[in-house]
Amino acid sequence: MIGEPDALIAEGDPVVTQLVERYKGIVMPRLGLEAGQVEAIVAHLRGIDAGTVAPAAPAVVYAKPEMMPSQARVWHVFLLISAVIVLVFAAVALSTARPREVSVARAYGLRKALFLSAMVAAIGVLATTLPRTPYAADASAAAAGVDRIIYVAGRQFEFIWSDEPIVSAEDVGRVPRLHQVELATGTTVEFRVTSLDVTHGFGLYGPQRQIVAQTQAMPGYVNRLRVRLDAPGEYPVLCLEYCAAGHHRMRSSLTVRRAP
Ligand SMILES: [Cu+2]
Repeated sequence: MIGEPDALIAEGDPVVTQLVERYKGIVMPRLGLEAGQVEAIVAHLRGIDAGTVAPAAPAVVYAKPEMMPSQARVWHVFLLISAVIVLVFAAVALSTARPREVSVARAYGLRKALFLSAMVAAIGVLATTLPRTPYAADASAAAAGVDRIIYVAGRQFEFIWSDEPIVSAEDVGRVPRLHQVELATGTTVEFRVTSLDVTHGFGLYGPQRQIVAQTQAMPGYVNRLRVRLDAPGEYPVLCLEYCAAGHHRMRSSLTVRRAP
């Protein structure tokens, strides 16, 4: 059950079948453990039963991290805009307390003017920003204007890193995997993120554990995420999309070292 739960379920083992029914079809995922690891777990469980091994220590509880200055700024702007909207609604609601004459023609005229100016603003914003969308046909780092490109593929339940594109499950065995990602401070890196099965989330956290950047890892798409990493330290990477029973195991990290 620890090593190959799917095989045991497929066999129709009576105890496992009962468990699957009891937990409404939520099954234990195959964790990809090797024989030695399975034996170590069994030995550990036997040790707990025999009282020779202490049960696992309780999970580490972290203090709530401080908001980053940029996150705090966004939060304050959001609060300010919300307050303005509430004030406008309150003013409009209070203005209806006393009945008064409304010129329908003038109201429609104002609506038309507002609609046209919104259209002009939207077209202007699109025309100035769309040509700058950073999707160069040339896939190199130089063409993308970044120092490094790292390909990331999510799958149940791991992140696979490589310097070469990973598009399909076959690529996983073919391309050299990066088992440790180390970058120098000040590096601008472009993560090209995809998924080999279901949708996952690529969430990059800073050394103080605030979220730094995130994008979805979607099957059939490559999402580009550009980040400049200035602070040295360990950057945890967690899956930000509940992707099945082993979701909590789906974590990785990269290290940023001070540039010499
Ligand atoms: Cu997940």
